[in-house]
Parts: sequence; structure tokens; C-alpha cells
Amino acid sequence: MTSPDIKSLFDQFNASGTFLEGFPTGSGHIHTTYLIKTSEKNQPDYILQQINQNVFPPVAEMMNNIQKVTRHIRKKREPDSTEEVLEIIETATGKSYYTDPEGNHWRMYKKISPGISYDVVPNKKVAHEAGKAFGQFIGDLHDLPANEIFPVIPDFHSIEMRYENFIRAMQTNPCNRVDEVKKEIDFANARIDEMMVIPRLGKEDKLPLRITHNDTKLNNVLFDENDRAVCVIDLDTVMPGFSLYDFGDTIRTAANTGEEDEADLDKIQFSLPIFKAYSEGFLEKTISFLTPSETQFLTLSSQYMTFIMGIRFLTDYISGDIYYSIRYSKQNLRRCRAQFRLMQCMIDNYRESQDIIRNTVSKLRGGSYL
Ligand code: ADP
Ligand code: GN1
Ligand code: MG
Repeated sequence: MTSPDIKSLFDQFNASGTFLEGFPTGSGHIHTTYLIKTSEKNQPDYILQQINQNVFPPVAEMMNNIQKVTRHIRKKREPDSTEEVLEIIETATGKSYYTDPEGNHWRMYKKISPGISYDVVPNKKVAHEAGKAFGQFIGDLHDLPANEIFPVIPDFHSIEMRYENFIRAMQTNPCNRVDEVKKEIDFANARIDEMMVIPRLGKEDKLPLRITHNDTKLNNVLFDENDRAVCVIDLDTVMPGFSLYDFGDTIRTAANTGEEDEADLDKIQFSLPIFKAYSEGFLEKTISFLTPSETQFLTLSSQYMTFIMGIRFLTDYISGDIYYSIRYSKQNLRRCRAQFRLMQCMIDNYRESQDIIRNTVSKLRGGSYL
């Protein structure tokens, strides 16, 4: 692919400041993201993204969701708040994204400054702050009617759907990779039944449907220099969902002592202190509305989200790496192995994790776990 002309793309948007330079940034797996710097010190920098249309075909609906969500949250912020809300920069014609002559869709955000993102958690404060930020996010959206949000990727966290896709990929075996991943397939098959607990609760209406973020990995919250969380980003998947998904996915990324694609599985441990710090932050902001069935299954949700990502990475590896962007040839397989190892560590630490949740809930509820 030829490099895009970042300057002329920048010119399509209603931005202030003069284009100085633009280069790739971030470690997201979905979009192609560029940082644009402007010449003036008193003007913002920008984030330009080429939207991944394979993953998000309903682009207009997705951008409309993001407009609604950001406007809703912005109305709730005090004018002097240090927390920021993602800000879409409109095009010169007032649209939330620009379509180039080849049909690629582009959008631009104001860059959050300094906007530090972490792939691996550096300390407990970051975990606690991330918990508060993602907890607050669900709370901020509790009064946004669910029918106003378009389900951009239906069944996004449905393990049934992900497992079916995995079985189909194994049967098709387009790249002859199935023999290489027998151990991972066995792990998935051995764990699937237990993971059905959460969807079953959903079907029995035991989990309230809320508007959730659905992609709460640690690097989707930005921090300032003092490790305070300032902005939740990557709002593409904001949809009706379960609070458990949001809790579990940050634990998957933050309580892992290794990278998401760590090859040395001995470096992957489940950090109970980080689990505790995150849980305390998340519960501080959500305890007023979470139901007992939600708090009871927070611990299991970390396994659920880790398992689902392991299955998705494995499916993508078997399918020939068509969904997630990869930097080297077996990255999806390494990501899968790391998820399954992490899940095993979570299983080994289940009792201790559940005690942490119980104690935190009791403390916040003045002595009662329920
Ligand atoms: P992806 O879906 O590919 O993960 P993201 O929207 O999360 O895309 O963006 C990728 C990365 O770009 C983020 O992890 C973050 O480092 C950076 N980024 C995105 N939006 C902003 C923003 N508004 N301000 C600062 N950095 C940003
Ligand atoms: C993707 O966009 P990004 O990199 O924040 C993916 C998530 C996965 C994550 C795994 C739309 O998130 O669901 O949890 O990779 N996003 C989408 O790291 O599929
Ligand atoms: Mg992201």
C-alpha cells in the first residue's frame, strides 16, 4: 500500500493550527493511526485514523454512536474538570468522517496531551485509575437510552458466536495450521462449557443490559504524567452489553505481568495486587448501581474475557491472520498462547481474587457483600 498523503487528509478537516508532520502511532490492532503535529505551541495536535472497514462496515452508524456518547458524557463534566472527553474534529462539510476518492474512511480526533497509554501496567495507581475511569464510563452512560445506540458489531462478546467461528475455521483449515495448534484447541475445548455460565446468566435476564465500552483494554484509557486517568478512548464498540465484559477485559490486560503476545510463558503471571487496585477503582464508581449477580461474577468475567480473546486470536491464526494487524508471522498464535496461560493463572488464583471482590464490596456497602 502506498503511504497516504497525511497533509492533504488533514486539510479535509476543520482543525486549527498548521500541519507540521504526521507519522504512525499507537499499538491498537484495528485501525491505522497517525499522530499529526501542528507548528503552533498553542494549538492542539491531532489523531488521524483510517477506519478499518472490514471490522466496522457500518461506519456512519459507528461515528453517530461516538458523537452521541461523547456529547452525553461532556454534558456531565464540570467546566473545570481535568478529565477529558474524546473530541471528534468534523470535516469542512460538517461530517464526522471523510471518505477519500478510493472509498477509504478517515476520522480525526483532538489529541489528548500528553495522552500516555500503557500496554503493560507500570504500577498499582495506574490500575486503580483505569478502574475508576472505566467504571465511571458505565455510570455516565446509564441514562443514555440503549435504543439510541446502534449495535455496530452484533454479538461482539458472545462466546457461542466466537466458538462457532473457531470450529468453522478449524474445519476449513485454509492455511493448514490446525496440526500446529492441537494443544491450544484442546485447551479451548476443555474450557468452553464452564465459560457458558456468563451467557446463560444473560439469557436468564440475571445480568442487566447496560451501555458498555466493550474494548476496555488498558491502552484504551489515556493518562497524564502523574498517572491520573484523563480520557477513555476507542469508543467504536460502545454498545449495549454487560458490565462484566468491561471489568474482565481490563483485568485481562492490566493484571497480566507480561505483554499480550509474550513468548516466554513464565513471564506471564496474574497479579493479585493489580487485580485488587483495579477492582477497588472500578467498584468505587459502580457500587451504587451494580446488582449482586454482577459483583458475584466479576472474578469469572476476567477468565471469560481472556478466554474469548484467546479463541479469537487462535481463530485468526488458523484463518491466516485476516482480522488483527500483526507485526510478525506468528503473533496471533503467541497472543493466543499468552491468553490461555494467563487464563490458567486466573483459575489458579480464583479463590484469592473472589475474596478481594467480596471484601471490597463489603467495605463499600458498609459490611454487606450483597
Ligand atoms: P485501535 O482500535 O486500533 O486500538 P485506538 O482508537 O485505540 O485504535 O487508537 C490507537 C492508539 O492511538 C491508542 O492506543 C492511543 O495510543 C492513540 N490514540 C488514539 N486516540 C487518541 C487521542 N484522542 N489522543 C491521544 N492518543 C490517542
Ligand atoms: C482489538 O482496537 P483494539 O486494539 O483496542 C479488538 C478487541 C480485542 C483487542 C485484543 C474491534 O482492540 O476486541 O480485545 O484487540 N477490537 C475489535 O487486544 O475487535
Ligand atoms: Mg485501541
